[in-house]
Amino acid sequence: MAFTLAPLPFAYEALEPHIDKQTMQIHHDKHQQAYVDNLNKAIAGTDNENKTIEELVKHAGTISPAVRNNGGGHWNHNFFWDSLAANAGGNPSGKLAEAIMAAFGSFDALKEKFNNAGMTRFGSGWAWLIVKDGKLEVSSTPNQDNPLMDVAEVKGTPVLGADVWEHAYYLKYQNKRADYLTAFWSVVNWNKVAERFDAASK
Ligand code: MN3
Repeated sequence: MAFTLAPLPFAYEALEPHIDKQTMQIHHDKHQQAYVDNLNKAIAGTDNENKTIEELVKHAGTISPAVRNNGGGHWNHNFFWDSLAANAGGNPSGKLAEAIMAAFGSFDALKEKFNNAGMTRFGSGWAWLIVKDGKLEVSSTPNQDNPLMDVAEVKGTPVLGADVWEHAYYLKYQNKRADYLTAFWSVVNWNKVAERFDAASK
């Protein structure tokens, strides 16, 4: 079964002014589409054709670089779109907020740590909030790797992720990755993050 690109879960302009319409169009329709197309080419005629995207990602260390990079790209972007929403942002609440307090001391401290993970990721990659051994942690990965991968330096279950590839922000923010990461918090879908946190904490 070939993988397919699902539509964005919101309109291209839904995240304005924080993330602009053109960036979203190119990011979803061109970049993620290319990951899907190249993933399908890389698995065609192999045993990997019958695997789910999660199965491929978890065994990143034993699949080809093309499947790892494009499979990771496909999974990461699906996760990213679901992490975002219009009229979102604000503060997390409930059990998730309590876990953030327990792990980082404050929501601001989490943001600082997460943004620092994104800022210090040289070149292209991702910043993550993960559940590891029942606790929240911040990590980052290079390229299209993610914390589910067997090759990840810090493994865990992602509950939030930020794409820090230049293609995620360059049209609006140019070289100012820090400004993009500040804006990112205004579009975080905390309902989705809380749902993932609950599932990962069981
Ligand atoms: Mn991207």
